[in-house]
Amino acid sequence: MIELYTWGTPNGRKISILLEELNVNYTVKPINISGNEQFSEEFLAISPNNRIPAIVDHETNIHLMESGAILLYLSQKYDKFCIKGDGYWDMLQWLMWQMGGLGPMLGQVHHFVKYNQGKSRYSEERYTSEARRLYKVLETRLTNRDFIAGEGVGQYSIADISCWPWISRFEWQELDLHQYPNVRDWYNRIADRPAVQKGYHIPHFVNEVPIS
Ligand SMILES: N[C@@H](CCC(=O)N[C@@H](CS)C(=O)NCC(=O)O)C(=O)O
Repeated sequence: MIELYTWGTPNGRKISILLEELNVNYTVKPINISGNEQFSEEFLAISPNNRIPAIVDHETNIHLMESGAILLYLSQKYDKFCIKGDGYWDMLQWLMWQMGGLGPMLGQVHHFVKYNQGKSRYSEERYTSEARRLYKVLETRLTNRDFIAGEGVGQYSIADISCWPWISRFEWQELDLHQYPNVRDWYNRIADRPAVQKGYHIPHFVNEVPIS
């Protein structure tokens, strides 16, 4: 049995979406990060960086923090949504792109544009222009492709699962997906998946999955 420590945020949703896609049994341990539960002793023993998501796999006794590591672990354990052969490295580079670029930069947009608008014009402009640049990179990547990584039109993988929940906050980022038609098609294609609809609402319902 896998325990998922999570909250309704993009990094948390990556893992609940993958677990739903894998159709494995798991229990959810909500960690209310607005109530500072991420700083409790019990949680720090599993996630020393005091961030969600984290998992404990009681079958293997493996404890993991960092969503990228968790996506790799689960997709390899269950041998699904992890591209094999040369495509593995393609998938990995896009997963790293999300972990090192898309996620952290969009996180800054949420901080300055959604929650602290007007406090720092410089930061709002800096992170919004970086967000636009990253959306453009994804737009170009998705030209004539259905999914981010893999040969031909690509293959649905943890590269998509890691990026999708960040793009689902396009309204917070004040970005119009119609300006990025390939991203929009990809976003809607993934949003239609039943596992994505289910995983989005873990640990509880916050809002409907945004549609563009
Ligand atoms: N690189 C980490 C980032 C995790 C992260 O930033 N989680 C946020 C929620 S999306 C969090 O737990 N924030 C709590 C806090 O800021 O104290 C990952 O991908 O797992």
